[in-house]
Amino acid sequence: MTDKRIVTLQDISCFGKCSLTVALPVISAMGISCSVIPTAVLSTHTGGFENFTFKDLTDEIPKISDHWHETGLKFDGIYTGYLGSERQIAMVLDFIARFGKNAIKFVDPAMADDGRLYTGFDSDFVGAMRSLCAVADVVVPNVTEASMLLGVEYRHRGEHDEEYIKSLLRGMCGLGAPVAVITGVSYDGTSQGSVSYDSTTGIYESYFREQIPRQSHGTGDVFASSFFGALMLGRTLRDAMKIAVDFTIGSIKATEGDPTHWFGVKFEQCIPGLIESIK
Ligand code: PXL
Repeated sequence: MTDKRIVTLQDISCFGKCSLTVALPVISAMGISCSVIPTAVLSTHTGGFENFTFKDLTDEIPKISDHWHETGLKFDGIYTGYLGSERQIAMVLDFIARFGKNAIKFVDPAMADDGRLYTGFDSDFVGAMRSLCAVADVVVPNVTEASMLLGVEYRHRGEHDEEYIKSLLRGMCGLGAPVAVITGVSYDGTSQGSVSYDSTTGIYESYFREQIPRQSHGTGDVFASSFFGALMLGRTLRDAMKIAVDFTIGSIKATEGDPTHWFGVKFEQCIPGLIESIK
């Protein structure tokens, strides 16, 4: 058992299975205490729904931070996910400056997939996200996010090669984080997985499973939460990737036969397996 306590800062999409409605149950199930700072409340996520509501909570961040500072709270880890604006990223940077000294700082630059930015983001936002990646200990972009953060060519799944992925990883570490992991890597179109680089040792590692054709919302958050949880439990990068990739693939498979469930994956069905995998 562990006594680790982390805080995650990301939106709560009330329906849709991503961000906080994934991170909180997954990290808690792994036995880690998970505090939250909801950065916005949306009626649904932005991927495929129309007319969703969006209540920005940026102004709450410094207030919560001040209260926690006065209360003397401390965290072993800080995990940032989807963030809504450049101004919000600036507040998150202030929060990290205050609470990040002895915490593992984990940044998922959740802003794009399949070669495209999510609804509502532009190149200024990408620049702000780059400055957040610079203060992280571990960054976990997908291939689209890494190529945008680095301003290099984007290559589709199945068209990646080892040198391309390694150059993305070195580039991400060049922004400031000692460790980078790229998700959604596929060299041949038949397998998919993630590749890590630890710039302090120069070691690359990877973990691959079979490719599933279905594209699913929220899988980045399923991967990031379980991967960060495993790192907080002291697992190696390679073990944490295995735990997180297996959990993510299992969640996609649990959803595969159900076309009505296009908005996210049924990760809940795989939580017992996740708990088993960390025993
Ligand atoms: O899964 C990333 C994510 C988080 N939060 C919101 C989103 C998305 C992806 O589309 O729209 C609001």
